[in-house]
Amino acid sequence: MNTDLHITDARIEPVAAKVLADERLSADDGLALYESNDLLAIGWLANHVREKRHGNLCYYNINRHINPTNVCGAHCRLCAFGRDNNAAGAYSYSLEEIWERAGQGVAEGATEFHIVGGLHPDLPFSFYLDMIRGLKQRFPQVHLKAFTMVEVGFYARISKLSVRDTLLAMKDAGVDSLPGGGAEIFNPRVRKIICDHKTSGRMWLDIARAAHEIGLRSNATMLYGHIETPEERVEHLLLLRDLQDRTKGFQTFIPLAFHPDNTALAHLPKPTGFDDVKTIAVSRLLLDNFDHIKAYWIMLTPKIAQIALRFGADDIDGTVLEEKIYHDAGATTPQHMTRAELERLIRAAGRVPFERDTFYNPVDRSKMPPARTANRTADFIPQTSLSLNV
Ligand code: V47
Repeated sequence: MNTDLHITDARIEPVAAKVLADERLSADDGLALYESNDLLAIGWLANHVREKRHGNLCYYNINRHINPTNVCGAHCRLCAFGRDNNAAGAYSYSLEEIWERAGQGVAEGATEFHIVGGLHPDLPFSFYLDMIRGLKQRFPQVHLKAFTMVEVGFYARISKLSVRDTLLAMKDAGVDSLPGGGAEIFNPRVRKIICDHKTSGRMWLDIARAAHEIGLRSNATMLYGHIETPEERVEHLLLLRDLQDRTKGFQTFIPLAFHPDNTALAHLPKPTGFDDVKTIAVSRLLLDNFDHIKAYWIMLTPKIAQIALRFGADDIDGTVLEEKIYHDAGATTPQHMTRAELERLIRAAGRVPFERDTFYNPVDRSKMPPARTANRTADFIPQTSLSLNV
């Protein structure tokens, strides 16, 4: 056993042996990790895997969130963002307003728009395609990471297209990849309570597979810290790992800490910092076929996200600009961070900031022409060519 590693929980010993031998962990191993309080040993192991893959680098990007509408018919108990049409606080931006917001992001140097919104009962699929076409036409250099699997399933339903044809129409309009939201916890017991009317877990996975099959990469998330059991977390992670074995289409995994304020689950306590950090580490250890684990500072807080960079995370998301979903649910973090602030956090954790585009290519601003051609890949490019010796 490595002498730097001190294990105080005997259940972690066999798991550690597997990690150090590069062996795949089982569901029981995942459970042992979740049920252990030996956070330093678990973190050491996750950091070991993280440094083997990415050295000292910490990835971030300059991105702009755009939430076209908060009107949503799903009424998920976990959510504080969705509103009924005409309810107080409900909004739907016009296409011009969306393009104007996007323009603000470009002025800030955004290389990515992260676009997700409510399941609006009246807006047609063509609205979203027009939005994407308009964005691509105006800002061809910006990557469009748009629409969760849940939105794709909804658009397929309202447009009476198959999921595959819906995805093909999105891709044709200019969508470059998909964000990872809406996965929550795949288990039907949990979904029935926290997001009853949403796309099922099975459907979420099927839509992700269909996206990957037509060359659209995506991220994946897990919403934790509400009513789920450790077994249900492990099941969720292993379902993602199975799909990734088949498609290799997931880029990044993002554990999302539940924020209960202003939701129908407001009586639940928030996840603790211990759970946040452990969840990052366990994700890194179980998801051996995911390149990246993201510590999303907006929901973890910048302080916990920074610590997560030593517990398995290699990515801290981006500058974000105008986050709404967590802030409606009581997040007290800022809605935006400057590049300088992000880089300071990363450096203070002893990591080397690496500005990336959505596909984890380096962004070289000194060489970047004012309007780059869009980076649209149909095939997945292995992300292993970066120099890790920093
Ligand atoms: O889909 C909703 C979750 C997601 C709450 O792909 C909540 O790079 C906590 O998916 N408390 C949206 N979570 C955010 C998301 C995301 C974030 C950053 C990066 C990426 C990426 C994706 O937030 C939703 C849902 O799973 N969510 N309400 C809440 N009250």
